[in-house]
Amino acid sequence: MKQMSFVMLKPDAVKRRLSGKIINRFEERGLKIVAAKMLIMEDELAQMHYAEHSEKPFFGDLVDYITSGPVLAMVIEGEECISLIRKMVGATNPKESDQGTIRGDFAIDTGRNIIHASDSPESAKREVALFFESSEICGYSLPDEELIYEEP
Ligand code: IDP
Ligand code: MG
Repeated sequence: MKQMSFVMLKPDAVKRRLSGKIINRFEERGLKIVAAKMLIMEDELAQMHYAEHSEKPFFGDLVDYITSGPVLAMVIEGEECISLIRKMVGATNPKESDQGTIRGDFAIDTGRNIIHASDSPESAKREVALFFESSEICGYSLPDEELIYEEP
């Protein structure tokens, strides 16, 4: 089933000039970027995005981290892509992320784990709507879709 996931390169990823490398992984996998924008998140947006963690002891540090510089927010489309992208991203604590995952290859600390990706269809829907108007999501087809999918 085709899905859309919300993926965000965090300020450390952008400032470490890793954006291209990370985007490349999604493109090489065969996924499709259907929306993208760079922004510096306001506190309010950060608190809404991470509302589920508002009672956690790390919440203040998390909001400071995510608002500390530009993020690259994206919507990525593909078959079953929500769980697929979570696998590509790796475990929340990069010390436990498998090698070959984005966090496992580029990060060390949980509080500097460089990327966010939606964890369920419900989160994806909420997060995409928080960052993008529906008019900002680009519907288009790619010429190689039959090479990526058995049934495009
Ligand atoms: P996820 O990003 O893998 O979905 P969540 O548990 O949803 O992980 O946590 C959201 C973000 O909060 C993490 O990506 C990380 O940046 C931060 N975070 C989670 N747990 C901790 C912690 O114990 N210390 C510091 N930051 C944390
Ligand atoms: Mg999460």
